[in-house]
Amino acid sequence: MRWTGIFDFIESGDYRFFATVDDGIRVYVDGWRVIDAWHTALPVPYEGTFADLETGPHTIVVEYFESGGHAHWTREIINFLPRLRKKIT
Ligand SMILES: [Ca+2]
Repeated sequence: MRWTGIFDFIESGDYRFFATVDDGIRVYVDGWRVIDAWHTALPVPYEGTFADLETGPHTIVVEYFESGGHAHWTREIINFLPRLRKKIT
């Protein structure tokens, strides 16, 4: 499965992307891969960073696969310079 979204980032800075998934996930920001965990797994937290993200719209792509058993995922984006917390919905 693949989701694409354009998100308007109101503050520039370094962003950290979190995902806890069963099974596999990849996350891209403007075509740059920030999380690459394309394998089966129990729910495991992953994170990736994107430095110096500028304000304005950015394209975030999430690829996900489920290979059996439970399916699980949560995700979150945190800008760790200003305390901005933005959730993907
Ligand atoms: Ca599974």
